[in-house]
Amino acid sequence: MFSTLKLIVCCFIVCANICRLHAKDCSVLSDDMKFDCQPETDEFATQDRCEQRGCCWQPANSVSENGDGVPYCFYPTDFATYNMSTPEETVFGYTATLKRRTKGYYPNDIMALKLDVYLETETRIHFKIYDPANARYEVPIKTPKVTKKVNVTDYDVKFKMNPFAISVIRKSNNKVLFDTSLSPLIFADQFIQISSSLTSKNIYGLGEHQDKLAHDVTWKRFVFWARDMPPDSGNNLYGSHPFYLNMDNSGNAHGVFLLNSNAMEVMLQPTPAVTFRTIGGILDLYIFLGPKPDAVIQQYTEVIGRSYMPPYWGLGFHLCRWGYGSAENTLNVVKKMRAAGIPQDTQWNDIDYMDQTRDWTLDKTHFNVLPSVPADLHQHKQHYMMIIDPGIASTATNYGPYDDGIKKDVFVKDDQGKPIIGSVWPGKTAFPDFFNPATVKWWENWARNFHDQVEFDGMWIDMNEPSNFIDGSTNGCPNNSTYENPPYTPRVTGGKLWAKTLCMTAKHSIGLHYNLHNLYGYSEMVATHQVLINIRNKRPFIISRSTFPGSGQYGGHWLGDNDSEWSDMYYSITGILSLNFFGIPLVGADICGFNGNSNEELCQRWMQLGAFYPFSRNHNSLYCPSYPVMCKDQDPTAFSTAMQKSTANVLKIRYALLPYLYTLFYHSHINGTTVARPLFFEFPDDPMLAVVDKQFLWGSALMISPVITKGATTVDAMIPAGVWYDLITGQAINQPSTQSVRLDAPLDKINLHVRAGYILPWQYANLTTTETRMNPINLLVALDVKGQAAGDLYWDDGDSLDTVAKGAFSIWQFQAENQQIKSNIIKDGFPSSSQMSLGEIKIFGLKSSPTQVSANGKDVQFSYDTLYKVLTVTNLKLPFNKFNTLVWT
Ligand SMILES: *[C@@H]1O[C@H](CO)[C@@H](O)[C@H](O)[C@H]1NC(C)=O
Ligand SMILES: *[C@@H]1O[C@H](CO)[C@@H](O)[C@H](O)[C@H]1NC(C)=O
Ligand SMILES: *[C@@H]1O[C@H](CO)[C@@H](O)[C@H](O)[C@H]1NC(C)=O
Ligand SMILES: *[C@@H]1O[C@H](CO)[C@@H](O)[C@H](O)[C@H]1NC(C)=O
Ligand SMILES: *[C@@H]1O[C@H](CO)[C@@H](O)[C@H](O)[C@H]1NC(C)=O
Ligand SMILES: *[C@@H]1O[C@H](CO)[C@@H](O)[C@H](O)[C@H]1NC(C)=O
Ligand SMILES: CC(=O)N[C@H]1CO[C@H](CO)[C@@H](O)[C@@H]1O
Repeated sequence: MFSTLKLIVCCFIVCANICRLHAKDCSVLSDDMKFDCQPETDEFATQDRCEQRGCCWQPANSVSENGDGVPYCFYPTDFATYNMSTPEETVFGYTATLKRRTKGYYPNDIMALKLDVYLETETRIHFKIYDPANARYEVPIKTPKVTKKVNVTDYDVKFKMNPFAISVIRKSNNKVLFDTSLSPLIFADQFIQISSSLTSKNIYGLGEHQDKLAHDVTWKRFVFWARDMPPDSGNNLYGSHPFYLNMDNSGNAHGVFLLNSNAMEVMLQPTPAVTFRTIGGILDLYIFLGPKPDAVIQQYTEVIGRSYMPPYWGLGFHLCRWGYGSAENTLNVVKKMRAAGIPQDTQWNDIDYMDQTRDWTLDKTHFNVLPSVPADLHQHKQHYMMIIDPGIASTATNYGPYDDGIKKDVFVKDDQGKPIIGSVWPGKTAFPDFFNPATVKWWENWARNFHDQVEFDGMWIDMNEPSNFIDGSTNGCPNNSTYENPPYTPRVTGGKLWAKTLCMTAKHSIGLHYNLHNLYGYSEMVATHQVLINIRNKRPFIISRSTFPGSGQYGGHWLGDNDSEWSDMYYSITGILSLNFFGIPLVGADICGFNGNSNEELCQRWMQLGAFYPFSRNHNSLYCPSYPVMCKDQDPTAFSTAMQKSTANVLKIRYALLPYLYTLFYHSHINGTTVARPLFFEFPDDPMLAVVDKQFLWGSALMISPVITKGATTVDAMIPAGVWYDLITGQAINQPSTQSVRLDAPLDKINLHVRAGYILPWQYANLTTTETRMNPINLLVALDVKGQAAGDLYWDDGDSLDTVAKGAFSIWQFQAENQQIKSNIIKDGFPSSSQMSLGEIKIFGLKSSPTQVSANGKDVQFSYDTLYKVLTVTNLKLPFNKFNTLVWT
């Protein structure tokens, strides 16, 4: 009896397997459920090739803008993939073996894989799928090593065994956050793919790309491959951040991070679903449970590393252009800025200061007196920075950095073991291998040598994708390598992996460029961060073009070479918010636009927006539209007095609010919260705000609603439910529910609103942060309907190393309720805290004039604005540490 049954079952299995070869199950329910089995270009995709893969072919006719649409070729529901062994419980979670029996369509399938599931924290689950027999490349960045699982989790994990699938469920509402059962897992040596469902179409992140903040899920392809490319939608750009945030329709957010640095694609489709497709490494996936969007970012940065504390001066205004032409002209712009009374902390130079664009040199004709520029700036409590590129001129005679580099063996090698030579600004160049400790020493030596002449305060590291003006090298790339020409190439700009960069077979001390390409900029940031510390013994300031998860620990980023166009001004907002998701809060775009001539209106509006970039720099290109026509100046002094005045005002507002911004950087450093954030971060359950990306917030409390359209003198701002006060006048907008409000925005005004319930520390502004920091601290108190508000202030000397670790800082917490404001010092480590004073307190939303106001029990003078209901108490002149209460009756 039993054996007959066994025999029947056995026959059935054999038959099913044979039959599968002939009839596959192509009966997917809808187009949305089709997962692309032929992601290659259209020229490649044919019915024959599709069916050879064991996939289904059904022509469809919807094609989206980027050329992807409903796939013609898709996986049958019974496509052969991995089966799973019974998962075993371990001290860290679960482990299991995944096995497939037949080879797939990409070469070198790994037939037996291991799955390890780590229950790392209450809100973080991590799983790895890898080859247990042969170690594969894994990304060399530090992540938490968890060896014991937590007992309590916000998630359940479930497995399907035949075929294998894993799903992660949020316990509180039973929502499936991640589910890989929709499409088969593929794991070949150079083609790895896993898909998952999404909880909704609200998906954010996936950088670095130029797009709206909330991505469209109608068949979108995002390519992750560092590339020197002016931002344009559809292109892979300077950095790679394979992280997304997905928010369900009731406002619960989760995040997913694939820790993988190989060339990659992420596909979005309307299912809604996501597919990660990479051509190397392993599947190393993290899922963060949130549920608040900002908590997702905190959980993510706990894995990749928290952002660093920038020096305070780095939050001031920066000015740069390519093509000042001389040291004198560079300094003249600074002098004009001072004369016009426009705040500026840092002056920069682009590559024109160098001798024949060679690193660590000066153009002796035009920049001979460059050393006097930082000297003058320092005298005026300002700072100096210049650009440095990784490409080291390799054919110059008596060029120390190259000769010494050869001696110390610091350069990336070609497949034959000789320094790989590309072409960048100085002509032929070699490329430092920043993964090699000898390179870091060499880098420090030349940086120090230059710093002895030109006392720079920070470094702008550009071209570090790495960018190469020729493809691969001066010798091309080996044509017989599966790294140069992998079985599948993600749809990178330029069509091949080595387009405008190094060969994939190039060798770093720790591995192949094929694996490490996306980490080149990251490795330069790590090296440069240490070098700046060693040279200056102060907080480093680095702005890098190429970034990777974790870069925020070492510096900041600017959004690259975009145009002086209104549309690019809009995209700068989404770029800045996305980089905050990626743990790089120190971010800005080139104010007034880089390529092309700016104009007064655009530049005035862009200065208003840029005053609220966490990193605020106006930067301009050399030739517009082309050689030899120089781009018109676009620093504020190049425009009318009215424009200059408006710019000075908005920068003074920035400078005034820096104590608040700096405190946000501290929160980011400690807890990983975002500095600039979209409205939906604060109001996740308000569906009206899920896609708002033309406004943003600093922290929880300050809303910025810029004009980003030509000719506009009003702005239609989406104002979340609640009370919001105009930052300058205190006029309240009381919103019973979220709606769009048309706000006046004459040319010299940007709309700034303070959210009821918050207290912001600020100072009157001077023309540098150093001077501004000497002024008393003031408090802006925005009462909510219950008459309450809260806030805090982090303060330290703003420039020395490790103030947080050493405890050399102070923190005050402020609280308003029951007609009084209290200040508590909860940490008093800043050595000069006793020299700080309280200047004035302004209270927004006080229904009627008080008759008496006292500070620390003593009556004080006050004024009350009956129109906007603002109480102002000036001239308090109290030591900040001694202030405890302000009471009004
Ligand atoms: C996976 O399991 C299913 C169901 O038990 C079976 O039909 C199939 O042959 C197995 N495949 C492999 C590759 O072991
Ligand atoms: C988890 O549970 C185990 C066994 O009940 C216990 O020994 C351990 O201390 C718990 N760990 C934590 C972090 O609570
Ligand atoms: C590969 O390169 C070598 C040397 O440059 C050349 O001789 C050979 O023809 C090339 N092979 C192919 C397939 O292009
Ligand atoms: C490719 O060709 C080069 C030069 O002939 C040779 O040194 C190398 O070993 C070859 N590589 C492969 C993978 O065949
Ligand atoms: C960090 O988060 C914890 C827990 O929410 C909170 O108590 C603490 O105040 C936060 N600290 C900072 C500096 O943001
Ligand atoms: C800085 O600004 C304050 C407040 O406006 C002013 O009193 C002070 O004189 C200014 N300091 C300098 C050095 O200009
Ligand atoms: C120089 C350049 O390519 N700029 C791009 C910047 O982004 C816009 C979209 O906003 C593109 O259209 C431009 O081509």
